[in-house]
Amino acid sequence: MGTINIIQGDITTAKVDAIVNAANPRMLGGGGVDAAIHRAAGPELLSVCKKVPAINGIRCPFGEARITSAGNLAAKYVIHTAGPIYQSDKTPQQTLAASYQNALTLALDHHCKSIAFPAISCGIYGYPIEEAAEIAIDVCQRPDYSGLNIQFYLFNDAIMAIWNRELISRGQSC
Ligand code: AR6
Repeated sequence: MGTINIIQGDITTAKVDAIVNAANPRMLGGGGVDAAIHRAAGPELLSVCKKVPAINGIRCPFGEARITSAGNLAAKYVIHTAGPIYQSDKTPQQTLAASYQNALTLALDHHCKSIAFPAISCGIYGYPIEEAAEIAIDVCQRPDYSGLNIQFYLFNDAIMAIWNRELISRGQSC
């Protein structure tokens, strides 16, 4: 099994090969962690995002992921994924699992050894935290990703506690 660590703090400080951004389908920035990542990466990140092919303004449909360079961040890559909007997605569980899975697959395709995730969809997109933790850890523990060091950067005590509980209940200490 790969390593999964839970860290309280700002994901833009992560020393990993790839930082995952909880983006939206347009991929041109937004609020929350998306804003923090664009702020820390500088304007180069927005310019590489603009180069990602778009159909009707959509660069990254819900549940998919796209990879770009990372501007001024210490990471080599930013992997952008649009998690589900909990209230409007018909199958939010599948969409959230797909976001994690597609981000992890892109990281492996680009020979990454380490990746940092925020709690995708758990802010503005309104996903219930316990259910999100279960899906996130379930996908990250799949044998396909055992070569990766996976770090969850979580912003507040409540989310940390829920993620820790989920990880411990699955037999991994954090
Ligand atoms: N480091 C780690 N986690 C953070 C940081 C940070 N610097 N900043 C916020 N979080 P959200 P979503 C946490 O709303 O729900 C954007 O506008 C935050 O506390 O950033 O997927 C996008 O453009 C929460 O727990 O992402 C989309 O439109 C988690 O990151 C939309 O929001 C995710 O919250 C995506 O919504």
